[in-house]
Amino acid sequence: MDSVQLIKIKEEILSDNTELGNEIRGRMRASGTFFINLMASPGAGKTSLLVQTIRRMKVDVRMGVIEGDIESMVDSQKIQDEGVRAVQIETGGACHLDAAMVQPALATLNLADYDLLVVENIGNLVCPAEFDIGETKKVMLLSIPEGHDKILKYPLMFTVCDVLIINKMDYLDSSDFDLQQLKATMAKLNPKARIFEMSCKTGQGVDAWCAWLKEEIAAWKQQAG
Ligand SMILES: Nc1nc2c(ncn2[C@@H]2O[C@H](COP(=O)(O)OP(=O)(O)OP(=O)(O)O)[C@@H](O)[C@H]2O)c(=O)[nH]1
Ligand SMILES: [Mg+2]
Repeated sequence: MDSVQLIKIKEEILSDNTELGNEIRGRMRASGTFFINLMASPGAGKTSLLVQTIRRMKVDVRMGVIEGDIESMVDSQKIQDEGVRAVQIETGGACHLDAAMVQPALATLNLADYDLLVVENIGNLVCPAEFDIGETKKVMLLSIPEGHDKILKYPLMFTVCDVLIINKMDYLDSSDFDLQQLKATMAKLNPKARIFEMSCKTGQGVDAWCAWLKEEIAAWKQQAG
């Protein structure tokens, strides 16, 4: 009995969340703001990717960041140090962000002032994949030290993402990470996902990612009219 009730509650939460997510997506479309949900394990390089992206794009693109963490302002401080507005969400324990948590952070921003807003989700390869926050694109990072088998163990994140960034490529030669195997599994699981090989340390792949992102933002704005 109990477990049946639990599943029902979860379904209701997810459907409420999807409704709110759609509302947020509508607001982003109206303001022409490209909205990214950035997800990965703890330490995979989400903040490093943001810093590299900001350094290359902030002259041309009006950017803002919403940082999700269980605790601390560490990452939002790093973003502010790059001269970009950051809003911190502290979940106090929750291991993912949902649309209701993102909404108050959005309320502190005038969306029309931003071409690109990125939510750095809580470091977690599982729960964030389940929640629509109204994003235009879901971007996930997998870093080389985590291993190529993560796609087999946590398939949902790899299935729902629009972009897979393989980060810390500078570790590839000294690891047993099988890049071809990961790509072959990805081709079966989610063939439409765009894949970037990257190192936020050496800069490999960052320009290609920024070029793609700029094109996507321009297309989104055109669609928004
Ligand atoms: N060698 C190497 N180190 C990297 C790379 N990208 C990030 N790092 C390092 O990995 C560590 C974690 O990076 P962060 O960007 O803080 O990772 P994160 O995903 O934001 O972590 P949380 O917010 O704690 O979940 C830092 O010491 C970074 O300098 C990379 O491409 N290569
Ligand atoms: Mg971070």
